[in-house]
Amino acid sequence: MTKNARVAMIGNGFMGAAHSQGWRVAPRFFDLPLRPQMAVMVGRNPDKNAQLAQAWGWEESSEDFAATIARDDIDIVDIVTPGNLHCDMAIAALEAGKHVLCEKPLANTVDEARRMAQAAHTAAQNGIYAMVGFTYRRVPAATFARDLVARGAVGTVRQVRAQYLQDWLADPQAPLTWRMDKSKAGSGALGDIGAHAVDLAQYITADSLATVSGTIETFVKERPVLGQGQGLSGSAGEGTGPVTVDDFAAFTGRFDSGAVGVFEATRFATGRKNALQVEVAGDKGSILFNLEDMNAVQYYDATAPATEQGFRRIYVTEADHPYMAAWWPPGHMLGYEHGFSHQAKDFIEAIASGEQPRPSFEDGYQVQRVLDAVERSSGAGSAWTSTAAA
Ligand code: SOE
Repeated sequence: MTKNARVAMIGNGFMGAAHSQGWRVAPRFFDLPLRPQMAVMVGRNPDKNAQLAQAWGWEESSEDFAATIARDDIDIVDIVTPGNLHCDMAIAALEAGKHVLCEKPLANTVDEARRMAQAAHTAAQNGIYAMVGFTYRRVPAATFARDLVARGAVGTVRQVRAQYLQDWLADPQAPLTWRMDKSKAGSGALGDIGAHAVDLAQYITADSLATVSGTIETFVKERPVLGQGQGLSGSAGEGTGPVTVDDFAAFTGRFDSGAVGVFEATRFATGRKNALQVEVAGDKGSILFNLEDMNAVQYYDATAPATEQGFRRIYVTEADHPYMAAWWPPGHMLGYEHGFSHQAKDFIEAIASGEQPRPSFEDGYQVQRVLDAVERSSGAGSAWTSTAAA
């Protein structure tokens, strides 16, 4: 009989809904070596918690993180809280012998990420694993883009263009939330969505950013404060409060291989709702992953006869494409939420086989160093700044 892997999820915002969906659906479509069970959802507000736990299919809810991770019947702790809680919670859960899935960005500072990577390294010696939730790696077309690059379809990579564009803060009257509070979110567009662009570009190219030259900007420095419980905790619900993170970040980067990359992350790209793109150009071709067309990759083969060259749109819905055998017949599309099922599947399989899942906390720590280097570079007049560990 398949053994169970009982999950406790900490947090119940937008990501809590997405992860709940992932845990619920994964064992129904994938034949998993361990069956995830949605045991406990932990949150601060008992009423909201109980109501959401029931709606999303968790057996019970709790307000007590420490008591939850002390339970013998919990195997996996899934952290979907704001970034300021990641470090302490992840380390405590690992030390309690629980496998940990932690949302991105891994932490709010390089030092926290380093300590988390260290704790994960220690836990892995005992077969306890940690993974970061860079879920876009698990969109089949993004995974397939990585496969194509790995098998030489674009040749030697020279250039990477990566953008993550949103516009939900373009309106200066959009209210202050924890995402605009440095003490909770760590950074703004840079960490929230730039982190995805960095991880995905590094994943697709199997390369790492070594140095960066960046600029960050906060366009709207004060925003309306909502009532308690809606905006920043403890806010009076009147007047305005300061935005303490970036709205926009852009940087040029050099990879270990010598390739160069141009990156942009913004919440002010009016008209762009959730536009993540990574394009990789090599000496034999180019490949484009575009989240707004997430069931396809665009591929240009520069070795084809000149008369036949041009970008081809490859629909990534065949059973032989990554993850697709579990889903629908060819041509039947997947959406945003499927990445979370693939994340649950991959994590469960790694735990069962005793292999370090990726992206590991070490990978998350490396992304954190890139983000930190961009901020430091911006503060130093865009000076080229190393991403190496201090
Ligand atoms: C921010 O708006 C956000 O929700 C990110 O936090 C998620 O990681 C991304 O998937 C969508 O946008």
